[in-house]
Amino acid sequence: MRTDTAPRPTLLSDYTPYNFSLDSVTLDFDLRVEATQVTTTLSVSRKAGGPMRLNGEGITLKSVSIDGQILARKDYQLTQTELVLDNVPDNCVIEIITQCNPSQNATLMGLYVSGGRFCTQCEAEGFRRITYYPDRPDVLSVFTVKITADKSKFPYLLANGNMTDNGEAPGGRHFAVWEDPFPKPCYLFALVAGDFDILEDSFTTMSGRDIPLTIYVDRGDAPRADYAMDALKRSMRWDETAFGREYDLDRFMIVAVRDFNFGAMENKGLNIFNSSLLLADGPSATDMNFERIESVVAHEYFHNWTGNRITCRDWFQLCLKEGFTVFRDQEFSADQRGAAVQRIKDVRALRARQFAEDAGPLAHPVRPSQYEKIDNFYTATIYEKGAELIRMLKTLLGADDFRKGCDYYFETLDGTAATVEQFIESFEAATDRDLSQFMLWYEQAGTPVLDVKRDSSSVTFTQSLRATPGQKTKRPMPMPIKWQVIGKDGPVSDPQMTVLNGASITVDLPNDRPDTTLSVLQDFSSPVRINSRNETGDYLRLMGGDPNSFNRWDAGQTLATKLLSTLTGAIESGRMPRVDTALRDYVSALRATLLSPDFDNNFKALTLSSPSVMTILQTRKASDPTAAALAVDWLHRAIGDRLRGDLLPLYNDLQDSGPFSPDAAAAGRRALKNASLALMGASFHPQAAPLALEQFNDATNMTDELSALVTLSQLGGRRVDQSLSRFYEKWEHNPLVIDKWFAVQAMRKLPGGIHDLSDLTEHSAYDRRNPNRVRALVGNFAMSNPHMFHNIDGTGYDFFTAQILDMDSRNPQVAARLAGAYEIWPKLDKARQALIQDQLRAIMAAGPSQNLSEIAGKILG
Ligand code: 0A1
Ligand code: ZN
Repeated sequence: MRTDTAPRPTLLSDYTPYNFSLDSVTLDFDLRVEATQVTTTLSVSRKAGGPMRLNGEGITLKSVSIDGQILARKDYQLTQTELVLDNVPDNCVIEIITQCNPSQNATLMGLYVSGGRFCTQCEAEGFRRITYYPDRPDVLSVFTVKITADKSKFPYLLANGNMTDNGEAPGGRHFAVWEDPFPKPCYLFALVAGDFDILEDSFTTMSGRDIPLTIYVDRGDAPRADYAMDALKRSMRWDETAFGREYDLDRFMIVAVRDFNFGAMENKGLNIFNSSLLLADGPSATDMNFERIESVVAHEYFHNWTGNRITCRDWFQLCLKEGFTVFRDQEFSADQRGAAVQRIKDVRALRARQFAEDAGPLAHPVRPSQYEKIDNFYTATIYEKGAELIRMLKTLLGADDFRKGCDYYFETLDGTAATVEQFIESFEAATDRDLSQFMLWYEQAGTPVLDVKRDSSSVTFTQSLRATPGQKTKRPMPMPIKWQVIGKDGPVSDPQMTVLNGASITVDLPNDRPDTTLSVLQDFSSPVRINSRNETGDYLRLMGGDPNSFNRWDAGQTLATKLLSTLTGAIESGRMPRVDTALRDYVSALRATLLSPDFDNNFKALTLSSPSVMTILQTRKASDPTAAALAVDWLHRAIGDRLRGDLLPLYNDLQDSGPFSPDAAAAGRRALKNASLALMGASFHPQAAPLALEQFNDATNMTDELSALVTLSQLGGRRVDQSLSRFYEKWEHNPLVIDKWFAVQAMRKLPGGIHDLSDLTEHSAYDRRNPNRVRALVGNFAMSNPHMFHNIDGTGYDFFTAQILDMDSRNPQVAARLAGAYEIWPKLDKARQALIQDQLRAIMAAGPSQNLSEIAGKILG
């Protein structure tokens, strides 16, 4: 049982500026694996009265001095989390010496050792594990960093900014000095020391400056960083053309590490990446990996302006940097890979993760007003819904005014720690509009429902928003609605834009023709759920003839969701599913899409992919999740049966013999080919097993190899074990592929049930300390194996809880994130609700970390 007391929540309304400014900061690291000494020198000047409070956690204070005078113990207060200095002169130099043990730091926050190298992670509150410091984003300073370490073990010594000095030190050691001229908060500090392979390139900025670019990876991995380097250069150019933003330092570096709590981190000039989001080549990475790498490299790079040059006043403003930066990376990906397909993928992810969050016990506004542990707030709401708000702003203002507002924001707030209000005010000032009502989108949690009701000559849009935890009443928010009238031969009006500001609005239809269908919320113009009175025939019409690709895809998803909901209900009550006509019509529309020369392969593959179990559960009350999973299996089988004559020719047509390319066209071909194979597998097509086996054996790229393995694993039988063993032997030395090996097994119905899963945690390649590996096995099990996770005997939940608690003893952040999988419980049937509530109570009784306690406690309610 832990002894730390429950933290008092931090409140937005309690914000007060820091009472000192830090004119400069010098950090001197004497790096040693078990006892690193950090000497911190702060030049400070007082801005307001009171003591100087410095945060610190898990470090040992060696000494504090002010203007060269060592303080006696009575001159300061020291607690588990703070160093408080009472009599600090108005202008002085404070020197603090601390010690930490990076080799024992399993939290992966602060300074830790990964793969024999030193690295840091400071966002959000990791810097306090390195030294005593005002660890808050609104305290900006210029940093000079000296690193000294053993020369043979740690040949590269890196920190933010530009290297200004280096040389030999006694005892086989060496040193480097780095200066970052841009004032920054400490969460953007980074240090890396170790031995690496490097990939070098350069970029000429729009003003003609040559910037050396370096990516640091494990020995032998440099060729696998080629794609990330290419993505980096494209991102740098894109930010210049799309937002007028130029890179500022003299060099840019990226480092790959294998032990990392999240995806990647935008430290100034020295981004640190989870190696899974940096390393890729055709044989070992899937198209999805390439796509993610491109978008995360862009995301971290774009933070240089949206996050670093303009940072956040406090952590409540997290969406200011994250929502904006996600929006920017989505726009970049849309330009690189096609806007329609990108929009579909982004909305699909938003609905799966963020809508679920907004509908459950963890619902919170894009800008929350309180938190216990800020690490728990790196959520889909802050990132993905935050991006949707920026997109709406652009829709409301138009592209030109949106750009004016962005320029104004960058010009007026550069070098500051800003708020969401200041961001919105920039658009008001630049475009002379009143956007005060728009702030409600930041303040109100929950997904609004947009009700659409039409008669022959008009349409009425009405918005509503249900209460969420802590927010009983809600007010209408400005909602851009893009819509169009579609007749049986195609559109009969241009796209229209209606902005719904109040609760309801009625608009005349441009043509009051009888047999027409409304295509509403084209491009998903607001992040809402639609309650429409459209019928199956309307959706079939939209699937066939909506000129808006997003809505054409969405019509298919709506039909599939309705089918799946009916099927789930039937399976729950032991009835025979009766969906013959609807299924027939839906599959005919799918076939028309598949055979049409007008759509690209990526779009076709997305149209073939049916909604997830999570989506079905969202649309129903108190459902049996295994019934929903069976419904998905049933539908796949039915689609495969009905498309039997089409799938094999499609599969054969899409074979590709040329050299591997990760570009969108080649990836689309593979996506559609493998979707065909999966449907053949789901419907036990006689060719499915031999084709999958052949593809698995002959594959020259990971997308094909893994897709074949997944299809084989679903088909079952002896060949699965053989293929899994072969895969393991082939890739034993590539940890990123072995993560996939664990993931495939975590997501399959294992023949030995939960025992097989427990055995996997005892496998020699399983590493409980490595978040990637734990997420591969335990995370995928909870999120993507509904049959086993939700087994009514409760063994799936028992296993999961044990893994969460085990992780919590080392790494509370990752444990708390895993526990988020239990947020679905209110949507489940009574028996599962009770089982999960018991699990949550058991977690709370086990003396969890503050991170885990906040999440488990909130989910329990
Ligand atoms: N700012 C990063 C996300 C991030 C947050 C916390 C971390 O600590 C464990 C790591 C990364 C981003 O948005 O990419
Ligand atoms: Zn980010």
